[in-house]
Amino acid sequence: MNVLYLNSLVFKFMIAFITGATSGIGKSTAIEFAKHGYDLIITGRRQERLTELKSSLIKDYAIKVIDLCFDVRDEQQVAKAIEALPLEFKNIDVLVNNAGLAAGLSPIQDGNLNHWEQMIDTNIKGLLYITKHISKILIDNKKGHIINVGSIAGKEVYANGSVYCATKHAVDALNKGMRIDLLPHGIRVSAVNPGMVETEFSIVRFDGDEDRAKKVYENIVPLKPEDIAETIYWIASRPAHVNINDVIIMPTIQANSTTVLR
Ligand code: NDP
Ligand code: 8X3
Repeated sequence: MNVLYLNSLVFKFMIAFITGATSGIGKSTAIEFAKHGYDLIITGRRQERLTELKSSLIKDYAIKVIDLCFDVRDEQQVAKAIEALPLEFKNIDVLVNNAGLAAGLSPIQDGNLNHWEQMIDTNIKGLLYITKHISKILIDNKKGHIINVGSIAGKEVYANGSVYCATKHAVDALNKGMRIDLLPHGIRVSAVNPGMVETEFSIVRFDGDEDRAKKVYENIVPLKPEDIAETIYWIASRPAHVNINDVIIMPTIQANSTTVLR
């Protein structure tokens, strides 16, 4: 049976808000939720990628899609974009807090301040701004599920990555704290913490140096963004009385942050 027809028959209208949908895990998550008939709000800073993804999602899955182009580090842009959502799109069921990055890889004494600010402002403050504004909507709607994309770097620390690891440890703490604060409102809070996933992550980390980024995944089979997307959808699709608090997902060749079979 045609997927467009199936979507229109089987699925009731559900809405997912996915940050960082222009690439990697966020983009795959948008596609995964679209496959299951969700309408989507997709965000990122690269408008051309959002436009392209929006058209392909509408064409392939016959869902409704809103694209919001903003920087999660700018609280005013975040507030304005969310405030301007059409009323029917405020009926959000799932927020996937995915936008994030690592910048640089160096010992603390040689750290680049711009890299530090970027990681802290995006991974911690950006996630907080989005969560503050969307959780108010979820509370008003008396339903919802927030899924935070953390990292194995939020569970362990590795050499030269202390600030990125600190931001992901913050996400781990926020995941636990939000769950307590939102409990009385019936809002589920979960986290997925991946090991190495081949996306644009390492290209961004190494300031666009594609050769250096490729080496990270040389002679290994890393996770694919689809592996994380499927896990996120699985978390969101548990029955209402079940909350998956925390998932750590690694490629088989990686035992922990620093032990990788090559
Ligand atoms: P990508 O670089 O492929 O994607 C990152 C996404 O985040 C892009 O869509 C980017 O959009 C968005 N983003 C980054 N900064 C901002 C910003 N300031 N404002 C708005 N959007 C922003 O990397 P991944 O898919 O791998 O990363 C997604 C998440 O997964 C991150 O939180 C990362 O820390 C986490 N993670 C990744 C792992 C990996 O090995 N790849 C492992 C564990 C966790 P745009 O540039 O258009 O703004
Ligand atoms: C990304 C995984 O190991 O580079 O969060 O920190 S790692």
